[in-house]
Amino acid sequence: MRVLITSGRTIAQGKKLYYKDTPAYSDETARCFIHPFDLLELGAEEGDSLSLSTAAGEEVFSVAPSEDLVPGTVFIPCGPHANAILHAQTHGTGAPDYKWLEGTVTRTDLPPRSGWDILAGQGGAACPPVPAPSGGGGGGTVTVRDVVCPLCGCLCDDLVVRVEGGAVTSVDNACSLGSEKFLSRSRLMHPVSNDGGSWRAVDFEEAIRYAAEVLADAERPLLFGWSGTSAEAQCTGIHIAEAVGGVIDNCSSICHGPSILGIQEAGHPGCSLGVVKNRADVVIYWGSNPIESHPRHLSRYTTFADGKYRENGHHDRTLVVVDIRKTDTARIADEFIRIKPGGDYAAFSALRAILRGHADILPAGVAGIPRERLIQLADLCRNARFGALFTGIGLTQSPGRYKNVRNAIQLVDELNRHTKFTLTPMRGHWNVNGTNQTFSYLTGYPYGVDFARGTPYYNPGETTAVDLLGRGEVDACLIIGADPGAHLPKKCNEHLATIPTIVIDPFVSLSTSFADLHIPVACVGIDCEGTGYRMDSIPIRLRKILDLGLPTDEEVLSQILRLVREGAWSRATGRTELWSPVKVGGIPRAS
Ligand SMILES: Nc1nc2c(c(=O)[nH]1)N[C@H]1C(S)=C(S)[C@@H](COP(=O)(O)OP(=O)(O)OC[C@H]3O[C@@H](n4cnc5c(=O)[nH]c(N)nc54)[C@H](O)[C@@H]3O)O[C@H]1N2
Ligand SMILES: Nc1nc2c(c(=O)[nH]1)N[C@H]1C(S)=C(S)[C@@H](COP(=O)(O)OP(=O)(O)OC[C@H]3O[C@@H](n4cnc5c(=O)[nH]c(N)nc54)[C@H](O)[C@@H]3O)O[C@H]1N2
Ligand code: SF4
Ligand SMILES: [Mo]
Repeated sequence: MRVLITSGRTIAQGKKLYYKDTPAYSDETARCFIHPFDLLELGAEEGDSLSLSTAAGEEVFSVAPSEDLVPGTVFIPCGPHANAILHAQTHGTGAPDYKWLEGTVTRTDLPPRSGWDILAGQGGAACPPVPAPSGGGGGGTVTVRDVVCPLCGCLCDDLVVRVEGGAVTSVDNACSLGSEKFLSRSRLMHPVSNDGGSWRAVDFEEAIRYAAEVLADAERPLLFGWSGTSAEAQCTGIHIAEAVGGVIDNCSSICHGPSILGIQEAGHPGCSLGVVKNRADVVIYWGSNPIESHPRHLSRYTTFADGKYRENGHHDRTLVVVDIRKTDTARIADEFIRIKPGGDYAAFSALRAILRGHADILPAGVAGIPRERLIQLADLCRNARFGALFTGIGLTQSPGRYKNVRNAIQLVDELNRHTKFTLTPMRGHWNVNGTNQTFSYLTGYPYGVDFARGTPYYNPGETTAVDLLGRGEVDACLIIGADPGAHLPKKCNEHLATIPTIVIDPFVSLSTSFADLHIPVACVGIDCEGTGYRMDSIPIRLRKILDLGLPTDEEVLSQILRLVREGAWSRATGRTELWSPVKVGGIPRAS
């Protein structure tokens, strides 16, 4: 049966993001949500396996019946299974077709594979041993208040965390995604290098030298990630990229990068979340499912929050959701509008036409939405005292990409002739907004910055991670604060497997599978401090709540920068003895 395959977030997948070494993560990313009518046609039921096949590959999933979808469309959580069947085309935007993939589905008797097995098929190694939690660390019992959550762009700053014996034992006020990050024990405590398929412990100094050497030696190194680390570390990363003449890119290229392109074309009618909380009486989530992706967004900043001029919380506000599925957010909305996949551009244009007094020229329905419904929505927005439109990656990863966002901004512009209306992209990681801040103020560009010419050059679709890896163009990669192993299309990972790859991450990730070297670090917001930018660009300082004795991202990167600069200087002056080309004790160099 032919289907449209779309992927995204679920709570269960998000809760396991920091447990990627365990089978529980793979169990969640192997689900295929599919309408019962389609199951009837396939002769399959819950617990059975389905094979999804596309031009890029074939993978087995387990059936998760769901009436939230329309028949003919399936939904899979983002992860290694979804990306095993995804091609690496970005249509010149940097962002792959995560929300729009055509394929076929058939019933199969094979069980789904684990994420690690999938990556082994792409050239990756097995998971390194994760040390058992030491448990008995010192420090007694402490309760820390006003802790900031380092998970999503909400950057909630009201957590209460209990630390006992050197480990977090409970987290109050956080949602389940945030709590699980604090409670995870899937951490490495010393660097490991992949020695012909088996893992070998390396000391930090040796590891850092190797990393510097790989980056300095490469012709076209890529430094990718940065959303999961502090603004301070990002700045040092940019200096390294400049020193080695590499490309530095962050997660926005695959995520809200198209929102930034739209903003570059049409401006950003934004505001802080505090303003939304105090004033908004109409809140719209469009292509965004915060109940599963930003679980406290509604209770802290929008629908359920009491504000200065909205004292009765949700009684004073109207919540609208526009999505292709009846999501958990849609279920609690006052208005759920189901749109056809890829229909957003047309719907925004229709709303703009209505606001300009041209409702009569519209056909009976646009993108699956009846004309009357669109007229009602336009009226609701026009009559709002203060409207807030939150846009998700349902807009940036579906056909239309940045043009969808540009059209949404132009709609908001139009509404601002009648009332006050704002637009805020629902930024994903806790510091992905920070990447755009630091990249922009140091290089002039928000992501995808290429230093090969000595000065910064930016061209999404050319200088962005999926395009560079998909074309096999880079010859070394530093991954920090992102997990391409889990989240980039198969072709990108196949290339990572063939080049020297260094991962800097507190946790075991699926990218560890492709690492020649994994350097574990302190986790920002848990065992070290750092600055993050909330989705509305408000900088917030994250706190250190315990000490595991690990170096921070900032420290590791500063040392890499120092070595790279020393090497460049000694080469320039011919004084090679300063840059002794250390061949780190037997760490294999991929060819
Ligand atoms: N649980 C969990 N939470 C997370 C993450 C995680 O991995 N797990 N990751 C974080 C990150 S990196 C990000 S960017 C955010 C993303 O947060 P969201 O933007 O909420 O992300 P998704 O769930 O991928 O996609 C949002 C919605 O787009 C809809 N959609 C698909 N195609 C279309 C379309 O053509 N039009 C419209 N209008 N909608 C469409 C999907 O049905 C989905 O409900 O979440 C962050 N939070
Ligand atoms: N099929 C499909 N694939 C997708 C998507 C989709 O919708 N569908 N969505 C895409 C999107 S929007 C995004 S943003 C990406 C997800 O983007 P990724 O960046 O791959 O997401 P995570 O797996 O959360 O990776 C964050 C990494 O940062 C690490 N980390 C956490 N704290 C720290 C720290 O303090 N220091 C350092 N150095 N590292 C830290 C974590 O351990 C983790 O390995 O996935 C993309 N892939
Ligand atoms: S909503 Fe986001 S920032 Fe707030 S507790 Fe949950 S994961 Fe953390
Ligand atoms: Mo994202």
